[in-house]
Amino acid sequence: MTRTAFITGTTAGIGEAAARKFVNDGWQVIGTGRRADRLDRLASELGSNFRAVEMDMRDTSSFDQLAKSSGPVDLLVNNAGLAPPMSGLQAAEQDPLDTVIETNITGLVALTRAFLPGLIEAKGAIINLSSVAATYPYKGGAVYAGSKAFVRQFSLGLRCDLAGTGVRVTSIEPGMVETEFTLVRTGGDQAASDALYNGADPMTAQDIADTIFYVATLPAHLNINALELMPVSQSWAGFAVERKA
Ligand code: 8X3
Repeated sequence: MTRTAFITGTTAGIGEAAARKFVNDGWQVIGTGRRADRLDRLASELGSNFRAVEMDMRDTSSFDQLAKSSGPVDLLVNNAGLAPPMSGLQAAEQDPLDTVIETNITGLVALTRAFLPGLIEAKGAIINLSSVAATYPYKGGAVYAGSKAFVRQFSLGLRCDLAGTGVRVTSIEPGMVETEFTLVRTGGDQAASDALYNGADPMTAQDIADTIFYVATLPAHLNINALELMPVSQSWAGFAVERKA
């Protein structure tokens, strides 16, 4: 029986690679994004097993209707998300922070709530894209890290809510993946993005899409709660200590 995945943020990076992976493995995919031209391009590449939905994760009032019109869904992949510019909170503008909180947290919760009745009926699965930043803070990333810590803890809490329903929930927590993530975070600074990934042999969107697919196709009795991934080149630095002069 053909299964259906609803994947947010399929216009680039991990979401796009995941849409391709699931369609190529015989799933139907409903993929969302804000950029119609990119959705159209993906739809022409993937054919009739891909249905594009142009939407913004902040438009939560449309989600109940969207869940109804999507038909039966076996898997929800909450991938859409972004980071504000790297900056201490003391120097940050509020608007970009609101966009991140509304997209990474409010939108994700609202979409999940809207799809839950169908996912419970299907005994389906929810895969949420968190980040290593959920666990390991770094300078300039407080709101992003906080949003991803929310995603991780929300995923674990949801498992409690869904006990007995058969619905699986996983928080996937990648480190450095070369996508448009850094381009967005830096406001389109290609040189900064290239400098970050250059020589680091980062993970690829395909690596994470393959991981999502692996988690989604595990036996129904098995739940991976959280899965943290990094490229081998990435690890941790020590604590920062400010000393008196
Ligand atoms: C982003 C992870 O390591 O690139 O989610 O900051 S990292």
